[in-house]
Amino acid sequence: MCPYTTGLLGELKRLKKARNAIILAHNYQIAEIQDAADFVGDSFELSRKAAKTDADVIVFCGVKFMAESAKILSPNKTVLLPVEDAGCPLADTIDVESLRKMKRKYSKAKVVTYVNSTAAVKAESYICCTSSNAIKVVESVPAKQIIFVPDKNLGYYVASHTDKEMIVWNGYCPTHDTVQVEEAKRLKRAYPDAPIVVHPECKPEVVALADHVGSTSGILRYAKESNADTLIIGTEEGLIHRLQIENPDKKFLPLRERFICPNMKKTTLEKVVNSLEKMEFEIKIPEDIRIKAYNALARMLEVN
Ligand code: CIZ
Repeated sequence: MCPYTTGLLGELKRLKKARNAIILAHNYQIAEIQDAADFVGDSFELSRKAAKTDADVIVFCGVKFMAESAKILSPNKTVLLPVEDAGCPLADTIDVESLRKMKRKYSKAKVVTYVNSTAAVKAESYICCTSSNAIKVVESVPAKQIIFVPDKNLGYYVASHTDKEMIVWNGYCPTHDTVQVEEAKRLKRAYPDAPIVVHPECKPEVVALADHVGSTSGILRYAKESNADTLIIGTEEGLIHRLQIENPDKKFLPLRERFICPNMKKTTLEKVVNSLEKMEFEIKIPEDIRIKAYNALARMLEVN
């Protein structure tokens, strides 16, 4: 490790203690951040873990909607996002007004919102879901018609596993949606014994070729239990760092070259230190919105 990184890690340790802070790193963060974090995981799992700690400050190394989820579950803690413009193009595909318009149009439908969404959109929803529990959540909803936002690929995936009438918002993750079916077929030909494991934010044609479909936590579980020595990973390549740590004898190949979310890669060790030093950028959610968003998340937990 270079002396500069060692210095930053020392500074981070000092500030964490001084502020009684914890560092959360999403599975898509760069290796250096994952290694420095107290917890690494998916966004909702991290937010739940942080809520159970007695930390006063949560530094969420991820994108904005994730830090918002942490704030929704921990209203009395200070939640910091180290990079102010670490956003999520998928979450930004829908705003409150567009969702209200849909609710007016399909007045009998109930809204199921993927956690990959802003707090304000969650607050307009009947229930939230993650990519691992989306089918179960949709099935649990007491309505025949479901408005599903914001990810169309996850929506189509759920639609293929339920009899509910799904009205799917046209949002998508530019990082996952770009994977082409030809890339998956080429890798399958090159590594016929390697299971293809994909995130449901990939296109339906890619999902159809997969041996397993799951969230980042689901992919981690599958990889651990699999007997295969090589696996093809269809999600942001930050996850491969953790897969490799947990499975040192297995080989992981990204489903496409440069499988990268640019927003996830904005966070650096310098920015995390700076964030704790200056106590920025603080996540604030109006209390009425936070409570409504919390209720939609709590309903999901009841289903789980
Ligand atoms: O919410 C998350 O953590 C996301 C975006 C993906 C996942 O599957 O973990």
